[in-house]
Amino acid sequence: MTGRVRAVLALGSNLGDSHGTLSLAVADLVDSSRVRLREVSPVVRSSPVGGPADQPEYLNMVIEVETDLEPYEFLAHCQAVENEHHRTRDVRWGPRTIDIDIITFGDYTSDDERLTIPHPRAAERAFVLQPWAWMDSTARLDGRLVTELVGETDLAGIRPYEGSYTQWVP
Ligand code: PH2
Ligand code: MG
Ligand code: MG
Repeated sequence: MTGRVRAVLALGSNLGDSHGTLSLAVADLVDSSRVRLREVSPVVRSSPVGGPADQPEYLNMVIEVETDLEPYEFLAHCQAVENEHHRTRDVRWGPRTIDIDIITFGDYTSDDERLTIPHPRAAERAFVLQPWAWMDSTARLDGRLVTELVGETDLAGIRPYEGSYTQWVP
């Protein structure tokens, strides 16, 4: 694969074996000749933002991949991995085994309801910005440094997770 685009993905899980599911989802996302893993963030525990009040805490992480898939092919690829891990879509912002959101896709932008890029809520979400800033201190979102954006968000709901993916990054 001669990768064309670097894409940043945010992953979250708050049902079942969340850590195991995140690990398998990352492995599945890059188990393709068209997608290559570039960077993996630490995992964070995070308080639920929105959705039902009584849902469990999340594990969240961010990865960067390189791909030569087109944006909607890449979306379908991410959704296929969600489906493999029994993702259901019952309640908006409700508990889920896995959520894979495309945050950025090179310089591509889109306002489509199925695929809005950059992700419309990423700039406010500490559970996306903090792991992303740790992964890549030079990353930018809408022209702003992610390390600066993270300083403007409420980090109270973010806690360290005592496992780390960095051990198995190739
Ligand atoms: N995802 C949501 C809604 N709320 N809260 C946390 N902490 N982590 C998430 O991944 C998350 C959320 C919708 O996708
Ligand atoms: Mg989401
Ligand atoms: Mg999603």
